[in-house]
Amino acid sequence: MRKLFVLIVGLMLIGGLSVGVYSASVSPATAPTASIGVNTIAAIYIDHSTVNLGTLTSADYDAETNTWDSLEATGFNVHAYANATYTVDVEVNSAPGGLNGDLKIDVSQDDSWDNLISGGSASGKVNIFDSVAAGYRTATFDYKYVPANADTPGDYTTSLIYTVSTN
Ligand SMILES: [Ca+2]
Repeated sequence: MRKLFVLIVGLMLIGGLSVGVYSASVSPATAPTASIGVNTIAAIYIDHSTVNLGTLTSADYDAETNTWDSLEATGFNVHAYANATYTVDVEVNSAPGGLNGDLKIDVSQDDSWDNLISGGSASGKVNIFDSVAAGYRTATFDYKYVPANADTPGDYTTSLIYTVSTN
């Protein structure tokens, strides 16, 4: 009789444990949360630190028509990324005194040019592109300087400021 009694108690314990595990798995009292933050991220890389447009010489001037050849440099890149739609612009920091021509950029290499400097004065921002979506994008473009008769002999530099801004 004693052995039988012990066996019955053991069966009851196993049954109790089984019910406890089942009820813990189907009714969670608290759902854990995983927290991840993502800042707005925008980055830009310009593949050229210097654009050498060259030097004007008498060979660039045509006295018969009073016209100039342009100084041109082609095939420069900007790489940009943002995790929102974004815009890339460029402008000159300031126009150097002594130049009276036009510094131009062809942002799509289609021979349509936008002025960075016009008549010797800074022209403001030129749009490189507006992204239609978040992501990585590269633009390739050309620069040229269209001389003016009033250009003063000398060496000139100007800084180009590229900006990436999320919309
Ligand atoms: Ca163009």
